[in-house]
Amino acid sequence: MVWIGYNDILLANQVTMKGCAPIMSPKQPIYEGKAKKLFEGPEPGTIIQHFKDDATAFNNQKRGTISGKGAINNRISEYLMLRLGEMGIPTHFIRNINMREQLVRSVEIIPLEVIVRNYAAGSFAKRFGAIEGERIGAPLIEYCLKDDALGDPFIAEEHIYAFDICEPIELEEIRHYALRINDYLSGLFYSVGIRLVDMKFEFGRFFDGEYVSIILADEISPDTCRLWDLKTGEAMDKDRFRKDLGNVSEFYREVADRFGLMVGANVIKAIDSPEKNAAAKSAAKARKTNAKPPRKKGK
Ligand code: ADP
Ligand code: AIR
Ligand code: ASP
Repeated sequence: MVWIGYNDILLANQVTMKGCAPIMSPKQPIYEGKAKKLFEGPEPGTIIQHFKDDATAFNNQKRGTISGKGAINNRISEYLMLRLGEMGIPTHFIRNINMREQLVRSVEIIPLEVIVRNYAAGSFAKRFGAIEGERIGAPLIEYCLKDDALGDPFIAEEHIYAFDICEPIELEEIRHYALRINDYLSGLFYSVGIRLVDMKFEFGRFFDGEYVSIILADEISPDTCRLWDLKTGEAMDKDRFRKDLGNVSEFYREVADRFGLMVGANVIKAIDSPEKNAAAKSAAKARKTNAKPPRKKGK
């Protein structure tokens, strides 16, 4: 008998034959991106999203690893997608598989990064000379063409139709969902002491027999949102990596902790490899002596 790890059991597609023990077949890879891998799901029309610890910024020019990020983002995205589902927003999330993976509906991604901004920051502040943190009158939607080779350029509504990226009726639906999601998530983050500054969404076409609908896809996590601590104004998101602010995984973990998602250091250690554990231990030791931990709410 060949023993396979607990994780492998969860990751493998299970095939059950009459009278036999389940046979594990390796997952079929579909795609590897900058932050996630996609595998064929166990049922038609499903995909396994595997969240990696890899991080990139500035259109892949800066690369690194954020220890435990994959597990944290998997958990946060699951939590937020479930809450949004309860609010009547259709999402790709089906169910959790394991610490780093979730089963989602396979969609035809609409190649747009749909950005919603509540406060000036990042490329918006740079482009318009706005002061970081300045409130924007009403939530502002911007679109970028999802194209790494072109550096995800900003794109106007007219271009979207001219390039046949989607139909006006689809974009109307995307705008409607994006604003509702922003409204709901702003309140949800506020309730745990976090300001939702801006965020990026991806939507896709979900085909169900002869019906096609727009649903929220990809992920919602500190990789895809700007999240500032309400009390201290500290960034709790990928800007910590982009700007070398330090304590990146600690702040990601803090976001999960504020929602009570129990992504504690021990759980993450359990899924990491021994080599990673050793590296994480010495990094944690160094951090203990060199850096201040993220400030907790009310402290
Ligand atoms: P990137 O492709 O930009 O490097 P990731 O590393 O996050 O990004 O890879 C995830 C990929 O999966 C993205 O290209 C995203 O558009 C795609 N994707 C997300 N959700 C779904 C889904 N439900 N069905 C099909 N593709 C998806
Ligand atoms: N974003 C854009 N492309 C990838 C991501 N993750 C997100 C950023 C930020 C928002 O979109 O994380 O939350 C706006 O980014 P920017 O750089 O245009 O200011
Ligand atoms: N998602 C882009 C990248 O990974 C841009 C960013 O997040 O800064 O390079």
